[in-house]
Amino acid sequence: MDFGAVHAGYHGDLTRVVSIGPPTGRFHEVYDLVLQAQHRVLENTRPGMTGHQLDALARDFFKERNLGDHFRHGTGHGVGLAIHEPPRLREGFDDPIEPGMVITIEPGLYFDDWGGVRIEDMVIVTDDGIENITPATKEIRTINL
Ligand SMILES: [Mn+2]
Repeated sequence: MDFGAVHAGYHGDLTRVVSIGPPTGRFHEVYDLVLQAQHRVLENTRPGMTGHQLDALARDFFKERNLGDHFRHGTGHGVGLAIHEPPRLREGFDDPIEPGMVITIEPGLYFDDWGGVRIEDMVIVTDDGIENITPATKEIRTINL
């Protein structure tokens, strides 16, 4: 579920995943991989890195596990007066991130015959890393219909 909000002209962006019914083994497996990829980006983001480099933190993680074809979008984007702003965290984008920028970090995996998982946080770039401003839990929630 991908949520948004606008306050005083500034946007918010948040994605969490729920399981309809009890989560299967495959659900746990895919969810844990996406969560690991997101942690890899969250822990290694530093000012001065380019959108391409940040994207590679997640993309290489999936490629190393032969899942590169299932990561079909960018790793994140700037957020502000528009919901999607530069810098883009995508292959080929060489703009560096700077302290004070607000960006999303949102790796995901999608399978045609199954579904997908994406986990998205908004973070502020700081002098030595990031401050995560998304307090929503990442525990798997279940909806029973
Ligand atoms: Mn987003």
